[in-house]
Amino acid sequence: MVQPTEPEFEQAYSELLLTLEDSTLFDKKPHLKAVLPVVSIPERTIMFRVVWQDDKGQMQVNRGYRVQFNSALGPYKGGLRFHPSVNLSILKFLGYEQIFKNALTGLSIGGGKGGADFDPKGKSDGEIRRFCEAFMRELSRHIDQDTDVPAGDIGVGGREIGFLFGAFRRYRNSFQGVLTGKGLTWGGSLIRPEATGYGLVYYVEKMLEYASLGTFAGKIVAVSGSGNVAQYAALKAIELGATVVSLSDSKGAYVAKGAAGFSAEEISLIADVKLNRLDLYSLDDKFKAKFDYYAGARPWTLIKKIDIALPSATQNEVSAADAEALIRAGCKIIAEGSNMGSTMEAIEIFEKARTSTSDSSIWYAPGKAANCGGVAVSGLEMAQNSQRISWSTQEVDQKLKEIMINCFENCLNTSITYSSIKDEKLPSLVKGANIAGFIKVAEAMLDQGDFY
Ligand code: NDP
Ligand code: 8G0
Repeated sequence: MVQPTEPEFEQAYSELLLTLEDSTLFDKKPHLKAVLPVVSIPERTIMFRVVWQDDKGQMQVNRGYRVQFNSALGPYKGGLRFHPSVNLSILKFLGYEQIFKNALTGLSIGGGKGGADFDPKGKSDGEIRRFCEAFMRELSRHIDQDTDVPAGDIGVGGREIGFLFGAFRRYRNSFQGVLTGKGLTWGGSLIRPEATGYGLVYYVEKMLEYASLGTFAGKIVAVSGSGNVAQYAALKAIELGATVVSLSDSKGAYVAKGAAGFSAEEISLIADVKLNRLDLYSLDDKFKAKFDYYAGARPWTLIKKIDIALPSATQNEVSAADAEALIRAGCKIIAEGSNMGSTMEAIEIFEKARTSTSDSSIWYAPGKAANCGGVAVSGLEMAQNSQRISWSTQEVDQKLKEIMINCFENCLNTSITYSSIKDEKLPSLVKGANIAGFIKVAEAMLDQGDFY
């Protein structure tokens, strides 16, 4: 299943396996054990050359990928990542997580992921458009609305989806809902840009309620990242009365000096800077009176008092040392906006502290549960496209809320059902998410004869 050169995929695979084995799942449903080696190999992986012209007229070449991991629940669905670190291991881990996450949304969507080792930073709009065009030249042969529906992810936002969609339409002579995250006038859904961040906050609201910790009002929230997920998670937390004391990017972190956190206006400045592919630090003139900047740092060890942590940048952005620092800072809830935001060692620390009866207890929600709002609203965008209708902001937001509540309850109840420990105060959401997602996909594969 796992190739020796795939550390990130191995991490995602081991995490799933360990939680399934450390439960009563295979005692209660022994027939599902044989599914694991099958579900862990992608149905299909497409790897291709992307040749494009830069502004100087020089030819450039990158590696493009699409991992079509599992289609037992619906068309492959998952984002495209443009980042220099992209390789098959990273896309396999993301695609693998996507299968089970998509199952947790309750919608009819399979799992996939793709991207390229292309770095959008420092590129002009023209270069990005030519890259997207060249990327879609090959990808357009392998996707359509009933087969595989990509979207954005790190480095791929609304502008890139526009270029990719236009390229698909021209190559295939077909206007269809083949990508999500589209512009509102050409098939996009309201609330899709907000969905992952908002959904994350809706999920945490349920955690707070279950743990009798009140609401977001008055809470100190540490967020990492400053892209799509981080911006909207921060905005929703602020709207609900929380103080957001940190945001960061790949170059460093801003942390509030005093009691005042980020305002919606400051987040809108950040959105402009990020749209122009600039560093957060370019705002230092405006920020330095209120925030300290820590070059090369992540927020977790820099803040003395935290109630809720929302990692929303990238994989493995919370280490064991960060996990310990969060617990020391009094953090009660950590929920991932990013995919695989925590290392295995960090998860182990959180899971141990979950059952602590002292003040140092913390409740951890993995990305595949807490950030499923993004792909869920993508699923709603697909549903609107196939009916050729558009739902209102309120309708989509309400459906998103319901999906996040159902996802939380599914994780919680599944954890209670399959845990080998009875009457836990805070049931393991990582176990619940993995088991609930796995059962749904595995049973669909068995029903459909994916085995014989
Ligand atoms: P964006 O590209 O909009 O933002 C990414 C943010 O993370 C930026 O602040 C970026 O900094 C930072 N970042 C990226 N790579 C690194 C790195 N290696 N080290 C430190 N910081 C880094 O992406 P999104 O907000 O869409 O995605 C953030 C996370 O959320 C990812 O893990 C993604 O897979 C996940 N996710 C996204 C969903 C969505 O709907 N967009 C849905 C579910 C999960 P810089 O600007 O300096 O590069
Ligand atoms: O909409 C999507 O398919 C999508 C885009 C980016 C990330 C994710 C995710 O769930 O990680 C989904």
